Amino acid sequence: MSRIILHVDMDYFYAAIEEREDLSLKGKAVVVCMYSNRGEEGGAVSTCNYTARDAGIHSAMPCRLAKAVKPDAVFLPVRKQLYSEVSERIMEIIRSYADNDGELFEKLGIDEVFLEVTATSGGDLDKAQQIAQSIKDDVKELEDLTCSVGIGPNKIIAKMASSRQKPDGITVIREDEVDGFLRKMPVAKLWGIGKVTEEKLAGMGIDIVEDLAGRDVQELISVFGKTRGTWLKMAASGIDDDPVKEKTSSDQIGRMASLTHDTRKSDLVLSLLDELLDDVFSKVTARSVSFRSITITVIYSNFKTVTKSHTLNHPIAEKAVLREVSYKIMGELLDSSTVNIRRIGVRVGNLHENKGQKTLAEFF
Ligand code: TTP
Ligand code: CA
Repeated sequence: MSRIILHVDMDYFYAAIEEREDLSLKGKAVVVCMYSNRGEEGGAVSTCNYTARDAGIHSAMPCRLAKAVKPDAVFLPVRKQLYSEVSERIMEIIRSYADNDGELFEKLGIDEVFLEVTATSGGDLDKAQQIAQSIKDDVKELEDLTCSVGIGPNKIIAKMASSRQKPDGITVIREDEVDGFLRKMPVAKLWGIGKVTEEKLAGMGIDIVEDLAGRDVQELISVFGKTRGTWLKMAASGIDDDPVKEKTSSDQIGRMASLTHDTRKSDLVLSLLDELLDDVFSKVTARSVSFRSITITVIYSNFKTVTKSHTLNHPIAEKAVLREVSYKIMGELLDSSTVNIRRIGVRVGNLHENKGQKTLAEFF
């Protein structure tokens, strides 16, 4: 069965958060600026809403110029901390839809992510589209923000599909549509091709994707080397086997699972938590690492997602500590809501390799 990959990209992310935080901004052009040490005159546009884009403002434009283009726009300084917090919550919402208990999930930036839904959708694109709609509904309901989703048989196609209908769209590219989707596209639009490659390709008379796909792989290898040359040929042909894999997974070990039915009975929740702790701890032991942070995620039956972390003052690899902290956090989460729980997760992070010293666990 071919894979089904979703790419979710938030719409005008920083500016959308600012709009949501201050309702008086509705209907106005909103520009978020990264001011330099030369003050308000020296900064560049980080992003702006679509009203400002219609006036010709775009990312990386000098703020001074943006002001000249649209003097009545509202200019705001970036609030990175706020955007990061919103991003973390959104990522947890989206992760809950990824296959393998949230493992087939790959954050690509502060506002975009890949997830695989081949198993959850049973390989059915209509179901995948419903999953995309549920993600959009959850993000809208819980964070009052919109996003656009691309659905395709691999990461490259999903990534390029998400920008097809922006803002607030869903674009599905079926396997038999990949060729038509790519064929007439300028090579620079192929995700992974930058300015340098674009210019080299232009020098070879290659301007659109079908030109690239039609070239002999040996010719591409002779110019770009084996890895890159092969990649160019494959990508232009719509082939991409790159797995959806969390880049930070080497610094985190986690598991998520659904309860057999939605509940807030602590014995049922804690018994599932015990299973997850066993699994996470066996991976910790197998990798011979210690951890400093412990994070519990709870997804309620209304899809609201809460994560709570605890950071230890030094790395440790003891199951008793992991269990005690996890139980404490889970107890607090159970006490703080009356809503039933659908899924839970536990994750340890900030990993350190156990060099030489034995962990307590190895003595038992
Ligand atoms: P993007 O996803 O590129 O842009 P966006 O979310 O603002 O708009 P779109 O609807 O087209 O997706 O970038 C995500 C965030 O990253 C953006 O909100 C602000 C930040 N950013 C910068 O700070 N500088 C930049 O040059 C770009 C492109 C983005
Ligand atoms: Ca975006």
